[in-house]
Amino acid sequence: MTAVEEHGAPMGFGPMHRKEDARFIRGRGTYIDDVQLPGMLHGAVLRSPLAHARIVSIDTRAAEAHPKVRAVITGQTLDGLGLAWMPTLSYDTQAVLATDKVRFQGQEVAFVIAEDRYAARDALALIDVEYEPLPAVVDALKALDPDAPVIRDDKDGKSDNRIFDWESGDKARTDEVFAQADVVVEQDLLYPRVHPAPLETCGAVADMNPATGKLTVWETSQAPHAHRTVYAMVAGLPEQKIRVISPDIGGGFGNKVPIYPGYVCAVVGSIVTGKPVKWVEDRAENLMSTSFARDYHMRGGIASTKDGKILGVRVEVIADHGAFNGTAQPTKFPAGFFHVFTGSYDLRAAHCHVTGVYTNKAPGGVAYACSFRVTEAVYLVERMVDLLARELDVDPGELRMKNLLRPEQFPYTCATGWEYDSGDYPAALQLAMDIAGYPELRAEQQRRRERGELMGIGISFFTEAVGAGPRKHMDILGLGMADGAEVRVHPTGKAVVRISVQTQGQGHETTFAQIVSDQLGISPDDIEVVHGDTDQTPFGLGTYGSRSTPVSGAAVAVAAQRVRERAKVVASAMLEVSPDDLEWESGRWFVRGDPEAGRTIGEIALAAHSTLELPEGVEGHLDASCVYNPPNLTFPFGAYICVVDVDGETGKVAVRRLVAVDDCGVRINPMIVEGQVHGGLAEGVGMALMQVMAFDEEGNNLGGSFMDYLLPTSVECPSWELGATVTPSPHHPIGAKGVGESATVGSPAAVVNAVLDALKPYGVRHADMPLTPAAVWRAMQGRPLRT
Ligand code: MCN
Ligand code: CUN
Repeated sequence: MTAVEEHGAPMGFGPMHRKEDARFIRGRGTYIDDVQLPGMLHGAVLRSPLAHARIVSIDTRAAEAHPKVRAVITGQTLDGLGLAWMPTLSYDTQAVLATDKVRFQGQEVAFVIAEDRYAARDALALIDVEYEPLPAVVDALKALDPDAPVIRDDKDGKSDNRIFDWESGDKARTDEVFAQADVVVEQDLLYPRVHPAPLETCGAVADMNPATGKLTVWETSQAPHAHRTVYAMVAGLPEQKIRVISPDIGGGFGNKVPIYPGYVCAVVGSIVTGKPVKWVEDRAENLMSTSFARDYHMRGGIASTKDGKILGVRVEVIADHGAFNGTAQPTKFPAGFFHVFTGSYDLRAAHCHVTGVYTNKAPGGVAYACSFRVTEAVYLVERMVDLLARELDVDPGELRMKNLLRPEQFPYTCATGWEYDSGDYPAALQLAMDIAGYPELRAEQQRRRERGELMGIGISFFTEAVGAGPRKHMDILGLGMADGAEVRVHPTGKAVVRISVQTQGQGHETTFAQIVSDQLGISPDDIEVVHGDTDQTPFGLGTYGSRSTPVSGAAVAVAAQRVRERAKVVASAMLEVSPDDLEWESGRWFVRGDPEAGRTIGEIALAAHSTLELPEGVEGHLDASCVYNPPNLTFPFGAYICVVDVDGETGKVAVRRLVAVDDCGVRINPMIVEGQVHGGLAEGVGMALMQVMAFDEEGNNLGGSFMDYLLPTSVECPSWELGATVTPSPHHPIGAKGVGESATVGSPAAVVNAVLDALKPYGVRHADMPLTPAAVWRAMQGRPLRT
């Protein structure tokens, strides 16, 4: 029997089945496509077949003549409204519908609104677009060649494909450390373009009420409040007349952070037709046009003493951002949080330089549980540490243990300026090694190698920076990254908590109720979590970068603490004692020294709404709110160990084991945390072994279906082996750190390190993801087996 079956819903923290699953497993969720409004019309997007071409003409007459078509919108229509271009979350502009050129295959060119979805799709074929093809920039490493075609000639004075140059760390000092080091290892590494591929694709239903002027938009959004503000700023609509509703979301993984042209077209379509308009993209559209992840071309370097003290890390990056810089990350960090690539080690110096470039591919870059590009950072440093171990001929576990930060070094300021809040890294690595049986695995590997079998063991140790973020350092489009929360206890002692963040499967309806439960002693079953509706929740920037627990979770904890303090004043009036004489135990204030004399939160709630006379200045009722501005990010960490077997004949990799020890501080719901880790490990196996969004030389997308872009299933995944350590965050009100992206961040390096460890007898130093059978087989060719 599990703890949950034994105890039911816990008070406060503990394993508890997700409250939202009651509707999900019965098929009673409400996703965008479930939203049906009277008189609703349906939209479909015409997309560019070419990666780069000038638009000569668009003829929509035949489509408009279709008996079921109500309107056809082109870039020209939008231009008249000043809406042909929209701002991205990174201060760039993105075409809503193309006017001058198309810049990636799948780009939005026209929008048809018809009486049903089928007619809208049929009418797309009736639109005649004449294109003048242009050469496409597909290889990011060639985007800055002097003869490369300029993709963004829409931008005044733009004469190349450079988006930004950004650096972090001390270059001079790093060069000095490298010059004096005994050992320097360098390696080119590609973190390929991948896609988050949520099961529910993106979509919107827009309803502009011509009578009230109120616009309601149901959309797949991880950040409803931020979207509403952007709509208000861009379209000039009054913000109080816009309501954004994110209903149930079938997976986000960062894919649902940006505002997509389809959403804007649905809004314009509703304004133009006076009817609600629904637009839901299909799988190919999702894979080809929405936010991708990674696409980082890195040249890494690591320096150490001859006995393996790591001194410095440096990296040069070409970052492929696609045709529009549509990444979403705090303004001051054009490369996201990539510069935590200093990892979990005590370095003397570190430096990175990132050049962002435009290419003729879909925009994006920050998605797929990326922790604002900590995924790329962890992959880089953990591959480099393994390459160093290979160079020094030492065990990669031993090398890490020797260089990990020690507990007494926290809070620790890393070489690029981050202040890590807390951690016990050696304990986490030791636990992972114990669970894996590390020495026995190495002995087994030795025996197998002697028999010519290819077994590999890979380690990865990661530190993440999550919970963006402190207002003084972080904003998106000028909006500070604080989050609001409101807790209200009803007269009968049941409660409602309103939050600004938006679950896409993470279980917020359960865990946020548990946070309130922990503070007030009300059962989580009696606490309703309201989210995903801008008319019903306080402002905040939404869910991504695993920020919900670190920021919004803290806001909820503080608001609930304020409710508890208010309850104390009410209890003191009820008991006719001074508040100073009261003590709290779960769910109850009582008189110190007289435990019998007390009032439960339920009794206090009723009294707070009654005619009870309250002290001067206390208004009655029982509620409180908080806007939480985090003092720092939280720094979860973990140690992962992967065991693989590689088939020497075919190159096929089988993941035999994956041990994951995560430390996300205090765990609100260990069962949900484990679920988050399970999902992330599967994603890591997917990226390491099978996923890539590939393009041919003309910029044709080769990953437009699940036949081409592969998702890992239980067949490719082992039974995960999890462990936990708990190092509370010292600055978070309940000591919690984020965890939603940890396993996706940490696991790819473990899998890749394991495969390359298996290929060691062939002398293979490195091979880029995805390590498909073909890639592994190619890496082994022409290399004699050395046992
Ligand atoms: N949690 C906990 N104890 C902690 C930390 C977290 O119990 N110490 C719980 C939280 O209360 C929450 C869940 O774990 O229910 C994840 O919390 P958190 O780490 O705060 O992450 P977010 O809720 O902000 O979720 C975002 C994160 C991101 S950025 C991606 S990408 C991702 C991920 O979550 N997308 C997901 N996990 C996902 N899981 C599902 N099912 N679907 C997605 O789209
Ligand atoms: Cu980077 S994917 Mo999550 O932050 O939504």
